[in-house]
Amino acid sequence: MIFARRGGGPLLTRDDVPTLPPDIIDPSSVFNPGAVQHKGKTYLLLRVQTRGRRTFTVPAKGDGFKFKILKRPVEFCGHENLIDPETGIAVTVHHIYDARITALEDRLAVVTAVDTDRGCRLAVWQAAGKPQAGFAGLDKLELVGFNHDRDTRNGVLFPDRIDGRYLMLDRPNDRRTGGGPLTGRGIVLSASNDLVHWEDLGPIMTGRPHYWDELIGSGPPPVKTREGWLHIYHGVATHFLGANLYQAGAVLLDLEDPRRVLARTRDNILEPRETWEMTGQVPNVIFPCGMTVTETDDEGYAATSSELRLYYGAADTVVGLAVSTVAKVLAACEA
Ligand code: BMA
Repeated sequence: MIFARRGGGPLLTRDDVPTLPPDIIDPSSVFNPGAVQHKGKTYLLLRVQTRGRRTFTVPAKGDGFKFKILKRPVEFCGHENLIDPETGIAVTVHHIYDARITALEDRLAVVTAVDTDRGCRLAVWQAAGKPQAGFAGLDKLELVGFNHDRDTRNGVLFPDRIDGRYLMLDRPNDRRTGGGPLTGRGIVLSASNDLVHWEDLGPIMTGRPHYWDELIGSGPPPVKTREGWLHIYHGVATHFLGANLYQAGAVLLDLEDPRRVLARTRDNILEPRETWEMTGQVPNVIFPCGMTVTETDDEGYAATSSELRLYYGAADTVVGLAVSTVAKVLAACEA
């Protein structure tokens, strides 16, 4: 077993979400958490959905295994007056969701998907709350950049600059399966000097038709190891149409040129098996958005002996936690 579930059930369920009137009262679900380790604590950004299918992002703080959820959803700011550059028309934002958190130099940066009347877009935010509030400033997220350019999802920032530039992976939405939402089967890399303007550097990897990862999308931010960037992604087996199966796998990217795939897991490394992963709002979904590393060396590389804690949404309903080590996941990657 490469990833082992922690605890006898989900890490967090809707019962753990405090009542936050007027918006969050007896919510339907909590899932797809971003995660980051910062000053000895683990922070999550939880996606909480109400019975009205409204989406909120709620921060949580803990030791990696037990979490305290903040009694206030994240305050997003700076996206109120977005104008589509092509048409000059105001963009209506419906949902902000699936936060991926990256510790970037001296700040915490977050990438979210944003459902708008123009389609799905990506936004880069920075933690702007007061750190003394105890949630590392993640209780307030200020817009840094918004890509009007393409319909895309699953955006994630690298924790380091390469050749002075920030790097981001995302997964353009270019197809629809079984009448579902727009999705895609290719992860691409972009570079930026300012997190606002991005240059496309081209495709990284694509889905493998007929196998577990026909459609793919990035999971948590890549982890720097001596072997390469270790990146967890989700793969979707689509041959069951209405019963798509979401699983997790790993890929190893070259440290200097992350466009180069060095190795990839042939099989999935975590798949829906527990009842709470197989049943819920969307059945059979493992959707990782956050991962923390317990040991890094002085140069910021994850030790091979380090534990990896993977935080994932299960069945779009609850949050799961599974652990592994860098060595185990590297060993599962095949050239
Ligand atoms: C993906 C995203 C995720 C969701 C998953 C499973 O396309 O929309 O937010 O968890 O589908 O429904």
